[in-house]
Amino acid sequence: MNQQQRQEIYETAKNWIYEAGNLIREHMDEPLGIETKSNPNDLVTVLDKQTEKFFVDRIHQYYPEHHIIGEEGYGDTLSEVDGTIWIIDPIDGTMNFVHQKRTFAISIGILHNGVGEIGFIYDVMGDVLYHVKRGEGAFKNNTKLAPLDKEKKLEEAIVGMNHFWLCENKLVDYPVMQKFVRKVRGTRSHGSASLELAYIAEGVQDAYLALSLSPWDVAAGIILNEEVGGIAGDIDGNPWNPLERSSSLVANPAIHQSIVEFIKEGRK
Ligand code: 2AM
Ligand code: CA
Ligand code: CA
Ligand code: CA
Repeated sequence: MNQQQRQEIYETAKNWIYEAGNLIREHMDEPLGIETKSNPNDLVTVLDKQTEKFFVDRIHQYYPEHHIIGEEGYGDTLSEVDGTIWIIDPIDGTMNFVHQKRTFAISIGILHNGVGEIGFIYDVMGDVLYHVKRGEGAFKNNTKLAPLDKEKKLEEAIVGMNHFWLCENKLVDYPVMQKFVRKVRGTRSHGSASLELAYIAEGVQDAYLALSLSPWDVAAGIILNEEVGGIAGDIDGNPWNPLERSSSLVANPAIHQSIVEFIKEGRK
């Protein structure tokens, strides 16, 4: 993908995101048709589905040769990363969307031959767009994001993570994670993985840990973080695989390795 192609796709996708954001805001006070997915707290609404369909229809029309991975199933099932792939989470933070009516995002990452080229995380109610073109800077609306602070210490870090880390879980002994939360300055749980990653790129949070996420939860956020020097992958420090669900660790580069080592101590 050359710079001109990247620019054209970026402008088109950005217009579609603002359009989809308008549609969500316009229809969010109508009945949401809430259903559950993998468990009673894993929610989906008609607007999740309609928003994904909106992007898939547009991509099929304008870029028929591109591939799509989307949460709600309107995309393709891919076994390789060749070509251009749109990785779409139409509403990231559906529980927030349903219960709180804020702190949810449209998240779209675009890869070409496995390389993250373009990313968008749109905080729909805050009307804040985080966006990135590889090598050309990461932005929050019109403000360019600075490279991440290389002096950051774990003791001064704000870490995004949810309560499941402190309950019995399959990945890490929770007493080790209790030690971890006492070591860091503070924890936050925003309920939208893409926004958690946007906050790291913005420098207002320093890491995010998740037990299990899908490619659409993190694609855009990883591309955004790579641009400002953040490190992304799984909790063992392995690189991100855009075709697999896995644990997730994205962090400021100064503290990434110490978090991997901390987790290793309790890793099952
Ligand atoms: P979602 O709202 O798009 O489903 C919630 O803490 C974060 O985890 C959200 O970004 C949510 O994305 C994501 N997530 C991933 N898998 C999930 C699941 N099975 N149930 C609920 N949230 C999930
Ligand atoms: Ca979901
Ligand atoms: Ca998601
Ligand atoms: Ca979603």
